Amino acid sequence: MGSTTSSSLPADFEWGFATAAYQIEGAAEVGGRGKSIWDTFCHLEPSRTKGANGDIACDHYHRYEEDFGLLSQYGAKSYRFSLSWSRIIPQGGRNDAISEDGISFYNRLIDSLLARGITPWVTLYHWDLPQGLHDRYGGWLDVEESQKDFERYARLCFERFGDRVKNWITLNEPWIVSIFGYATGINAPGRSSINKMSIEGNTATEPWIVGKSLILSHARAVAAYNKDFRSSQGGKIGISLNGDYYEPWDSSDERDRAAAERRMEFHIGWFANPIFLAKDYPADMYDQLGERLPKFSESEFALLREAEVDFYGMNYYTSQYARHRTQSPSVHDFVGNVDELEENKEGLSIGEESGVHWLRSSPDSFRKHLARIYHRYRKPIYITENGCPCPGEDKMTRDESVNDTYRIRYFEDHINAISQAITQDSAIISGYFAWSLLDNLEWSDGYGVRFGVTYTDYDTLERTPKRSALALKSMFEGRMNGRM
Ligand code: PNW
Repeated sequence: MGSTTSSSLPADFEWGFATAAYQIEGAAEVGGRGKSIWDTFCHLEPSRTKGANGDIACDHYHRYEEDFGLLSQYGAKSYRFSLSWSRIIPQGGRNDAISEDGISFYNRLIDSLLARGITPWVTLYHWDLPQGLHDRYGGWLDVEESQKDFERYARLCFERFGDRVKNWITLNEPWIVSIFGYATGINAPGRSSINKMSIEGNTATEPWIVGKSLILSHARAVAAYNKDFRSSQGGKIGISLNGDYYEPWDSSDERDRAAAERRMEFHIGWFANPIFLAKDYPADMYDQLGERLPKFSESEFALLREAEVDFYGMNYYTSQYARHRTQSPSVHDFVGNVDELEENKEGLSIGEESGVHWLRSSPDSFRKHLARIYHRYRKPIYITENGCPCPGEDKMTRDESVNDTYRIRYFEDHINAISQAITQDSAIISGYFAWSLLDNLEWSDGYGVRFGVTYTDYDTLERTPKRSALALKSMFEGRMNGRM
């Protein structure tokens, strides 16, 4: 990768850093904030998050000015963050009270960013469902109730913040919400019938119901924006989907090529077909899941058609190889009956190992992924997350961690892949957010796995920029220098 002639980016390319509320804010009980399912999950005994919780996290709630000072220092044009639903509506529901304290906290964040010339990108939902809704009707397990409550929450955010916020992301990674929350149970609310730590759940059915709730909740929020806010506020709205790229384990075997495609349909097509194409779930999913996949009614398809988005938010970290299986899938399978491997038939690794077991650096596959997604779903792509922990970073001292050459190379290689997808594959890619502005609560991995471009000392909460923070600025400025 990396020939200089092909590494330019459009002059108006947006770039910056991303975070999520529960991972950084802390101040869990300040201003009447209600609990979310992550507050509950992080306080279960025995711990399912390596003893970690977000009670304090990075204490961003009290230190946001300092953190935005870092954004300014790093040269960021944009910043992606999420709103804590239960800080704004503590019990979460459409007839529940609004917290003006919560609203004014986010007003302060938005105003501070704008005063610094940084464009806010706001995610409405990054996994922290109000516990009140989970208790009231099972949260995302209730398709009818959850979409009505999400629409009301979204409308409130458009009303209160939409005069200044022009870039909205409805949901972050509905695949992770459904599968990690309701199939494997490793994320909140931790439901599963295959995880020994879970006391409730049904892996065979619940993730598919939750997926439908998320799709329709997203659609209701977008339809509301299109109908009642777009013309007066003039913003953009989309969703952030995760999903790895899959290469066939044996590229000469037609069944492995089909397995790789099928795996991506289970990861991305599940959400992208209804959301970007107003189409039914992929046929591969119906073939395997049958009646367990909850259908869309005619009126739901009509809603999907009204919910046209402006962009595809892509969270991309890694790629894998897919190998077909010859036995039939169990009812607990959610990957499309494939083996997922880090090496292909020839023993070639998909990429260099990072500091977390599930992530290897695969920029060439990223380029294929960008081209595939753009040409299938036909919306401008914003990379809403991309990043990594360096090998061994969980055990490093601060002085070792800030010298993050692996991360710099990872960013460089992935940004080159973006410019190649633009210049050589005709993909429209309009922005990039590095994950993450600072080391933070890495969900069930706790505080050990560090994705930040800023080192967080969790004893003192002191922040120290890593070398990658400033390296990104020169990567973007060099590439946007009118060379395209
Ligand atoms: C994303 N995987 O989650 C989330 O949006 C972030 O909040 C998170 O901190 C970041 O990626 C880094 O993990 C993912 O196992 C978690 O493939 C796990 C996976 C993918 C994305």
